[in-house]
Amino acid sequence: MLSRIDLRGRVPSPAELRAALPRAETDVDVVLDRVRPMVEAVHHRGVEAVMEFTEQFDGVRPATVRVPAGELAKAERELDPKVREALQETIKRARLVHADQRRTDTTTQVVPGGTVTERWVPVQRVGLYAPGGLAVYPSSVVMNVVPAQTAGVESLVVCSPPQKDFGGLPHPTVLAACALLEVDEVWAVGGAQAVALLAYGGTDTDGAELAPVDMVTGPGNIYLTAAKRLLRGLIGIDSEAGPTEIAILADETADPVHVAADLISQAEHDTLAASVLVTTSEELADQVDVELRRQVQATKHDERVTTALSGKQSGCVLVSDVDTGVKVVDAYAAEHLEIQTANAQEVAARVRSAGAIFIGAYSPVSLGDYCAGSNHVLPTGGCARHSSGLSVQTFLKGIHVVDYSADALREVADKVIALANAEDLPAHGQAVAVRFDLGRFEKR
Ligand code: HSO
Ligand code: ZN
Repeated sequence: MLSRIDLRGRVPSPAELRAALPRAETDVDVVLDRVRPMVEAVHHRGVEAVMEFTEQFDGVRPATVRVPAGELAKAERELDPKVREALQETIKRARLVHADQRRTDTTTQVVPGGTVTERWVPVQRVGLYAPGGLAVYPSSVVMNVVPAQTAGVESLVVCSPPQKDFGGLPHPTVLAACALLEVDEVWAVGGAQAVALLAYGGTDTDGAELAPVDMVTGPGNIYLTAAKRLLRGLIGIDSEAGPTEIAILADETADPVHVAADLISQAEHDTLAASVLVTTSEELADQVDVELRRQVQATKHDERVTTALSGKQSGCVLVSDVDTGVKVVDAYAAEHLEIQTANAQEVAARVRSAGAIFIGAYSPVSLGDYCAGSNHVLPTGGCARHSSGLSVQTFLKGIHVVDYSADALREVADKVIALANAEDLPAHGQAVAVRFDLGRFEKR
């Protein structure tokens, strides 16, 4: 079922590995030309343009972009009690973990009378996106909102695409999740037009102001990602999200039933989702294939899963030993990495690149998707080599606050002047000299 890449007996370089490993090709560049005029239309014509795109792409025209408060309360009232309880547990666990991520300001005394403080300040207003598409994502509302709230973001708006079947409102479970999190500003808008409206703001159909945000986070389709790329700078963004990925590093101790179930779980998201098994055991690889066939035919979204598993972004990599396996998963830098080997904790500690790591037989990715307490908005497409998932840190800015006394500045004045002159920026030096009468404003 999974195509095989046999690396046994070889230890390819990271560059060779990157080229050899399966990966989805989602080329955001290709849609940039289509998205650019959309972004411009929203910039110039605001909500009028948003409504046109919404009608075109979502097949529905909401009365207002902003979801009326009554609809949030109603969705919460009508929420299935079991789902309410589960969402509350998710929120509780996520809050527990994210509360521990809060940064404290640090002040360093560089010299007597000279300090630098790093002050952590939350982004003022953020837009958080919960996608629609093939599934419904109230859990993503939690994963965006909890770190933002924990960071102390003052003003936040959740966007989610309007649904034809729900009278142009976002999905009721998404609205209920917002209500449970005490988010009172929700906009019914999706895709590229959502990012553009968040970035530029606008006036709603009823005359109410939709205030622009400073930052947009959350996963979405390729059009939304393209809009994020185009608007980055005007707004801050989290890392660009591509199709979801799971890599499993397993040896002969892994249970093929678990491994297959976990590979299928993420393949369920999207036909472009990537499920990659890296194993030292050919026998396990064979057993996983058998299990995949058995479990796929019993799963609800079997067609989507089959397409994802047989796509060129998925596969099974055979390696000679766990050490090489670690090199392979590091080069792949998966969004989600499961370690199902002997001494899994010790192996996991050696991994340098992954969005999130799941250790052992009882920490499947779907636990992390919902109820581990960890965040599920994670870097994809190899971005875990340089980026992290959403956290409290995402929503904080570190401001360096410099506070030097006259004596402390005087003590280092000649060094500042020397460096300024070395860079041929003498006015920099003068700005110090003038305070101590160390030189005059004269052309040299
Ligand atoms: N696995 C997805 C998150 C998700 N799964 C939401 C289920 N719902 C990307 O990390
Ligand atoms: Zn998932």
